[in-house]
Amino acid sequence: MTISYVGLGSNLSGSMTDPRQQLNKAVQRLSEHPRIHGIILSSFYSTSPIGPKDQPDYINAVARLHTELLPLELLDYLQEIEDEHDRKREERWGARTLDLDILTYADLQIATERLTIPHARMEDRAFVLVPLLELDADFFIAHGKSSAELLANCADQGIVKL
Ligand code: A4P
Ligand code: MG
Repeated sequence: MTISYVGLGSNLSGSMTDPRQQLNKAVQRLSEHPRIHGIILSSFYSTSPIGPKDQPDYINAVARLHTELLPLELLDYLQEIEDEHDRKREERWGARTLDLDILTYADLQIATERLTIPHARMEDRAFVLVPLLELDADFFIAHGKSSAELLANCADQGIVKL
């Protein structure tokens, strides 16, 4: 059984739900999978958009879970959930109804066409770091990094705990 951290984000309403409900629904769908267990969810955060600024603020959170799924199987399931939320893949870093990213998968490091783990930009983003450190304040110690330093580097990114 592997521990994986998954980043959740939304800044558009879907056909029936607002961003907050979309994250809740996504967590419910994660918990329904027979090979995903013990999900712990961070608080929700309101965050200013990184990338194009002409889009609404995001709701972001991070989930910690145990899984027997292989990384690509987990990605397939995350993308299946995104598709259920009318996710359109248009502009890079553009507005979206639901974004589910694998942040880490045990200590695995991979860089393939479909999947890069750890997530390539996770350490530069307050919307990942803050909820992740809420779940595990010691997360970066094993990686020889200072969470205070990482947070200081993205201190200009707007983030408010809801
Ligand atoms: N992919 C590669 N590695 C991974 C991984 N670890 N987890 C591939 C998930 N997917 C991974 O993703 C494009 C492709 O990345 C996938 O098909 C998968 O094979 P996507 O979700 O379709 O596109 P994207 O999310 O626009 O691209 P990207 O580069 O993942 O964007 P980011 O870095 O996730 O940024 N601002 C705020 N405040 N909050 C946000 O949540 N999110 C983004 C998206 C931009 N600005 C934001 C937020
Ligand atoms: Mg993504």
